[in-house]
Amino acid sequence: MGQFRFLTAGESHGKGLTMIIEGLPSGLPLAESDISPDLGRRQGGYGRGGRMKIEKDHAEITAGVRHGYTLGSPVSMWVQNRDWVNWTEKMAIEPVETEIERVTRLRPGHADMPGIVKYGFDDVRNILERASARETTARVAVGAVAKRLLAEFGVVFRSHTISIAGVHADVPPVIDWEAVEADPVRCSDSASGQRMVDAINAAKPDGDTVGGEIEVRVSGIPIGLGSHVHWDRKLDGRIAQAICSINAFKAVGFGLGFAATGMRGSQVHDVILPVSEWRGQAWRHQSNNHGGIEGGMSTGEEIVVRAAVKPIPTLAHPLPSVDLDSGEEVLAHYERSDVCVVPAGGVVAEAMVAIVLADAWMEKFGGDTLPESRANYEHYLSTIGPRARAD
Ligand code: EPS
Repeated sequence: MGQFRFLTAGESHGKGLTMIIEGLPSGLPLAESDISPDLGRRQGGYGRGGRMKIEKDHAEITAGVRHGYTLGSPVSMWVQNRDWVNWTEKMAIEPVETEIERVTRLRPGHADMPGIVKYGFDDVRNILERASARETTARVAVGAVAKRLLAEFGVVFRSHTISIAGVHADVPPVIDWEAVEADPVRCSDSASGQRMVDAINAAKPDGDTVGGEIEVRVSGIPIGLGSHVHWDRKLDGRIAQAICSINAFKAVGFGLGFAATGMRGSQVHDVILPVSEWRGQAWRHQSNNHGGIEGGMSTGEEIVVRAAVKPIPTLAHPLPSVDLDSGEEVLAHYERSDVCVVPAGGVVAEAMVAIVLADAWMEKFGGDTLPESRANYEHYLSTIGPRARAD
């Protein structure tokens, strides 16, 4: 663990976002154009507010790449906040002369209350700026780099929306991923997608917000990433932590997830197929209720992660709350926000899963150069199969 790691810095209305990634092998082709498509996907989705009309996210690579290839040194990136020009005084790095109006009306469901107590401030802006989901831009940029690494090995990442505001998709057995990307809420079934749009439209005039559920699918991960030997090496545990670290994400499931609780073991567990039915890939299962991870390790089946996104807490019609100064009841603070972030949440979740898998990948296959990682990977694949055939 910690083979592929990253840090981000940046406030929502500050100058921009900074990322540093460590743990990429040398010799990986990497360009800003590998990152742009995912940044664009994250900015989309029906239900976003005015901010996304201002931003046009672009990650500039500032170190760690030369002539198109990684050097094995840390890769750093920078995303400018176009909105910064409107906040130069309110978010100035240096002290300012003018009195800046403080935010004191705590928003239920946000980081405001615990943050302000913990960090000892009298202005909630000092908390909300960093707690803002603006930071997910940085995660998506780092995730795109993780995906670029894993793409060398044929790993493919997808995501789609399962539900918004209680409207559930009727997910087809084979998903048309191009149609998902074109759908306003990234839904695999356009009729349900339209009903999700309607639900967002219904919440907006009420000054309210809506949540939902997304699914990430990853194909091409071999058997054996992660480990059963320690709690903090288990791949599902690591993915769950990464997902729950995303703003507004509240629950995670793998494969059947919560649905397995009402079923019998014989209905849940995926039968392991004999070699005659492997269809070109070793140790296949008849089904994939487990979602590609058993015993904290990847099984070679598609990794399927579902996650729940709560309705975001900044409400145009605010809930009752308390003023930080007086302790008296007031209406919660409101500033421009989104009605629904579920479609973007799928793209962010993809990025976080990619980051965990890149870490687990480098832990298993290592290598200071991409060819070294590839040789280790190919040798490992050559060892997989029934023991009697290995000699
Ligand atoms: C956010 C509030 C909104 C969102 C923002 C997250 O920003 P603003 O207050 O500037 O309108 O648009 O999300 C992003 C900026 C983004 O890039 O996703 C919040 O309070 O968390």
